[in-house]
Amino acid sequence: GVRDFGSPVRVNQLGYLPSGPHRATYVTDQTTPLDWKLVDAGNQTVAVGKTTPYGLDALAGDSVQLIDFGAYKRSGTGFKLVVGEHISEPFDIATNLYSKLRQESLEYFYNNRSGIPIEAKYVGDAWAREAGHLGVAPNKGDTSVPCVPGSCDYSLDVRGGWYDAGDHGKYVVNGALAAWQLLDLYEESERNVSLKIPENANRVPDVLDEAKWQIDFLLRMQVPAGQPLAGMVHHKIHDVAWTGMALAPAADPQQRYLYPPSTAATLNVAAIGARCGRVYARWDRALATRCLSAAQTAWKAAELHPAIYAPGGGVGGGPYDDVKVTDEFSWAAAELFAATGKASYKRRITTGVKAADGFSWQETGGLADLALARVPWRLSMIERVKLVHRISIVADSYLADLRSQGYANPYKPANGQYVWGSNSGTANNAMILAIAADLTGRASYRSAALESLDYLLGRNAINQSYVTGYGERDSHNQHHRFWSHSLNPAYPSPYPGSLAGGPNSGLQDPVAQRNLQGCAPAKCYIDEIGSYSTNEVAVNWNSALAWLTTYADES
Ligand code: 9MR
Repeated sequence: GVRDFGSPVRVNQLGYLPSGPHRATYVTDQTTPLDWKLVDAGNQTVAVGKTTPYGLDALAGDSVQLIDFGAYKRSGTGFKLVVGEHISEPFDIATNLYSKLRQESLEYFYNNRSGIPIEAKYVGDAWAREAGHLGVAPNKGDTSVPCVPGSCDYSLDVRGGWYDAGDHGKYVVNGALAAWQLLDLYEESERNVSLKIPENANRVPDVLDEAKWQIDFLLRMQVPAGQPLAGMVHHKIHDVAWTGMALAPAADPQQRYLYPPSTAATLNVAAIGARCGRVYARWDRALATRCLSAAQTAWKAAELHPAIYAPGGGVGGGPYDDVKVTDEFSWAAAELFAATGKASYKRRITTGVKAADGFSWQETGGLADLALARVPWRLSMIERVKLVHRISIVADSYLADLRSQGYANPYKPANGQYVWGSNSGTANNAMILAIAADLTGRASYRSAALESLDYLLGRNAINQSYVTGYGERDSHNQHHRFWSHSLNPAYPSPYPGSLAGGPNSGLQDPVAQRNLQGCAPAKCYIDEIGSYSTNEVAVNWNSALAWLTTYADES
């Protein structure tokens, strides 16, 4: 049947900052300007204007017009935009609009920690659970995990870290990217936010405490000295078969294995280790030293074994396969150069940020420039100018992409197909826009970075807020073993601030295939727990949301 997306007036359902941008989209076949009005919670009209005809948003398959209520700058709650008889979802206008989301998007990580109980005093009764994977029956991991039979003859203690996503696996490549994004948001931010986590009372900023939980795990994945492939890093650890749904981590009875090392995982540890060495230097000397040393060991090992690729396919866990690691070499080199200033690393930086690539767990070339952007003092004047130029070119391209879509979005795949995790494409491209705004002071980049949040929070083709607990029509059935309330009422829904992967043209799961045939790319999404290819959560997606909402909260 025809899917019902509710009101054709599409807004950021959380709201807008008083300073703007204040934009919305109206779905209509009419092509002449129409009257809109902004009403407050008491239904009083506080602003009026005319829509701007736009035309077809091709990736959404909708004819739309645009609304800009930027002239209205007062704060308040319960506003609605009205066009004719159509009324938007309600929203706020507030300076502290993103404070809570910033915090909760970071608390996602504590909720997904492995190897520690998730305590009610931090998360509340609904989300509390026992520690998973400490070798306590029925668990068989992660304190002594053997390699896949035949691939090595040792076991490693790889406890801790964060579960990857809805499953119980822990994967190095995207796991390192997520930790990296938290360290980068720490460097971006001017104000630390307090999180409800066990380390809350220590002197270290909470976001660094949270990232350390993951970094400790990542370092444990390194092959010990004296073993074949010493210094390389195991690609992943997960169950021998996918665990069933509605299963708390502590109840997972399956055998878990370490999967063979890969060059990509090794270079990810080199990159995050180097960033950790630099960032924690003033907070936790011991960790910083351990990180930098692991990073340098990893780099040397990757040089010795530059082409060990993770195999595709497999069962029980995601492949995170990648057969091009020149970009991982370049990113690791940039982070090692940023940490040490050594010319030998600098010479190995071979990539810069590119609009077509953006960045992701698989494509890390652009991260080299984002690493350099944090250490301008290591660059000559001319190198700095060139760096800002490269980032600006990409930002210009994302700005054009955003402006050329009726539902403003800096993600606009050239082949017209939305990928698995498309919402992280939106958030990561917005992060590049925000960094470009920092470097150039250009207001249009800042505005575009913020407008990207409008897309994620409801101003889109399906009137969907992709963030649990934020917006009238929010995603709350994401694919997750423990946050599986829709399958078992004893289990909770996702913790607030959890970002769904988002529309995926590939329809790569049975629920998507049953429900979304023929969907326009931006509509290939369903808030059902079984749709893992459109509606899963993942650490490297929530890290992108946390970065962007931190930026917005300080804007
Ligand atoms: O984010 C990953 C995406 O880029 C891939 O296309 C997809 C299929 O390989 O896998 C995604 O990662 C999933 C991983 O394989 C297993 N855990 C859940 C991850 C998020 O859906």
